[in-house]
Amino acid sequence: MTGVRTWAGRLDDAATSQATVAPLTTDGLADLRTAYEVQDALVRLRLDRGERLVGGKLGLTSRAKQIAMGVDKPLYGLVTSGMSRASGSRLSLKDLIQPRVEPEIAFVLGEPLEGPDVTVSDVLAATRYLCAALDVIDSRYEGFSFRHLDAIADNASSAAFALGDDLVAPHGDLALTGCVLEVDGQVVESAAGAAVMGHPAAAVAFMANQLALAGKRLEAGWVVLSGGLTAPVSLKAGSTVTATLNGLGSVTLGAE
Ligand code: OOG
Repeated sequence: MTGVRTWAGRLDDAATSQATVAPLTTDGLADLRTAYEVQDALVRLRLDRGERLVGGKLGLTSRAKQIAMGVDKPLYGLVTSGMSRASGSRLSLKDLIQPRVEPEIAFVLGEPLEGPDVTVSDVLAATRYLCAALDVIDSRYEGFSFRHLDAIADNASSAAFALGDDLVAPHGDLALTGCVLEVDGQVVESAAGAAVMGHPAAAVAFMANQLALAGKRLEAGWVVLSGGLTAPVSLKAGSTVTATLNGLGSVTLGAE
């Protein structure tokens, strides 16, 4: 059977050479634990190249995302320093395969969160700031066609992310936070915070509780992207994407 390191190397090569690979579930990947081991090995390759672990991200946490991808279970991934972009910057599409972008609510933690019994109120109490985020995903599988385990191994399709410039202490009911996604000034998607697991902090709690199964936790200072609120939109050369979240400000990325 193909090993964890081989699979991680294959996904890393796919990302660096912008060439897709066959889903690992067609090559024997069959269980959750191994899928997260592949993800860890894949992230380790980035850390070995000098990147830092800066946080986590959730995937497939909204019905809109689950329907768009044909996968009905959430997952988590890890985000590294090399994925971070300033709001207002332009991404070069030549470094990416088939990028899509989605609006999210990001949590910046002031305290660690350790499962297994983390709740929404624990997450809010540990959160220093919230901000608007754009998550750029770029599956290493042809046409974003994958199963749950494949997407876990591929680190939740992570490619890049940008946080808005406004850092806001938790306030009000995040489930009711409105979100508007615009491409070149046209509204293309909209949602409320409740789209993500009823409350975006529930997604952060889910990640903390899943990490506990592997003896890990969310660390103070980490940013956690709580998952796409809407269906993703393709990132096209020359376009500018802006997410605006009620009370959290906005975040913009361009593509060239
Ligand atoms: C995997 C998960 C991406 C999200 O918020 O759903 C993600 C995918 O859809 O490619 O970060």
